[in-house]
Amino acid sequence: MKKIFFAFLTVVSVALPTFPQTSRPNIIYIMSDDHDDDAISAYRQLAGTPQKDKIMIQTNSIDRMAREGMLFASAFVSNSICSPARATVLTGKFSHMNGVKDNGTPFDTSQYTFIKQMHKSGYQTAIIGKWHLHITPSGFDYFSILPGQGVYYSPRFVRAKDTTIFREGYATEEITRQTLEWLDRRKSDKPFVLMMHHKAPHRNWVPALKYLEMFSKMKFAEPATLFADTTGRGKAFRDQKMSILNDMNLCIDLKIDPNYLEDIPHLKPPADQIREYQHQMDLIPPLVRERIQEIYSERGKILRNNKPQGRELLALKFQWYMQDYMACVASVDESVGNILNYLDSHHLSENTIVFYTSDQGFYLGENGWFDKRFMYDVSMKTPLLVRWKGHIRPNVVSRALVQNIDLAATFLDLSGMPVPNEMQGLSLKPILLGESKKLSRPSLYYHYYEYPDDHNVHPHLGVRNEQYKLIYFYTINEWELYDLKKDPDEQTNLIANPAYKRLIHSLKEELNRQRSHYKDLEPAGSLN
Ligand code: SGN
Ligand code: CA
Repeated sequence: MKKIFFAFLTVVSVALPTFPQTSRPNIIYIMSDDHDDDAISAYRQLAGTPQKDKIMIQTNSIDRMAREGMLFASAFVSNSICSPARATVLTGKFSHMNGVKDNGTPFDTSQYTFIKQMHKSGYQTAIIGKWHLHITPSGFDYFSILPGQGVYYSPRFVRAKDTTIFREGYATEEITRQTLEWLDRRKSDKPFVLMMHHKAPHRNWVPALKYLEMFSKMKFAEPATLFADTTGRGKAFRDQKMSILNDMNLCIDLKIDPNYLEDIPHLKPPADQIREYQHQMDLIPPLVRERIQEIYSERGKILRNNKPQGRELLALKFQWYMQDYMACVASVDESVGNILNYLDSHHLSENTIVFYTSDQGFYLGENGWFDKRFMYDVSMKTPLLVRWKGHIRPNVVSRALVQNIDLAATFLDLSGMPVPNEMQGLSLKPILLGESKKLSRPSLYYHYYEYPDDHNVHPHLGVRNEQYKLIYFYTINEWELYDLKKDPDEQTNLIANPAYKRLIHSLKEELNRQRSHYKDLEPAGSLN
């Protein structure tokens, strides 16, 4: 399919200028940051979800995308971390091909991206929100980006001509406002592709007051593995620093005033954390800050009075984590609603394809963890929903194995452009339009690199098909195998089980095949 398109490349690019511009669909790509699918009610309620009856948050607007379009129940990333995910979306390539393997490497903007291609073919292009690629964006007519990770309150935005701090503003709302403004002022005779990238719900969580008021009263269902310990687990599992109990910071992440912790020796924060807490609080407008601190002081009182430890402390930290995280998600859901409403009321919904996704999944207490990085399903999975009224059938759940390497090819294909051979993903257009149920790809490849910061997760690679997942932590020479049907929580490593010997052999062959297909040479040689 790709080859045929490529053969027509010259013909198509010559033909493009005469193509009626407005008949090409617009694309709005909404990507939030660290939004796990368990924090979307449409996902939590899917058939086969273990805690189906225990919704964490009602996300009416994101659910509306599922009702009015397609929800991908098996969407994954190729390297579960922020900057690499963003580079993959732009290039349609794995990290080893686009150069961004970790959060610290600047993106090489001289390389091919789908956005440059669309810009060249006459699309108006814009990005608003988190960019996190450590270089000025290229291929966009307009950009307004948060520097680095950005902040929730009083966010600063960098544009081509100026840098502005929106004092008293809230990042999620500000990004939405700027997006709607751009939609209003765009040229109506040209199609557009607009990337709206939320900072939320990235750590450390600072919710909008109205949602904190609401969510701080809620109690959330604990995941089955919240209290799982590391007994019998491999080195990678034991070495991570993603534990809510031990690694999540009480005063920075959970906003407990350090004064409440002062006389509790095992919780007493060091000076740099106290400074960081103060800095975060200073960014919040005074009246809002007062109320926020009042809400958080309840947490401090519980700690001071009960001096909890171990299991009891973990249970409390989990609830506070969920309250803050879900309150940040609520603002994102509101934002999605505003965008969908705008499109509907401006008669744009039938020629605008809306994508909603995240840069990857996120641990919401499973294994007692937060953060991502691992090839385990919680973090390798990502939400993906697509609405295109009149073209994508409403209310359809796709269980095809799809991956973020596929998005760039999908955008080009949907806008009638050839997909260059160098892209490593496959177009999802046939699935979106109901022409096929699956892609011609039996398994997904994955490779994670960043170590030891931020969370001490050892580098690894692996393959995942519909039933099994094989992972290799190559710097410590440890393999893991999971049966995802029997053990969806990936608690039992089957690698040493003799009954799986043949399966392991064939999965290793598949892994080596994938590595040579995708030209991944690190670590060198065949793995077995
Ligand atoms: C920050 C967070 C980490 C997170 C990284 C990467 N720490 O450093 O928990 O893993 O960002 O996130 S924090 O104390 O600053 O919140 S990513 O989204 O950029 O990949
Ligand atoms: Ca992220």
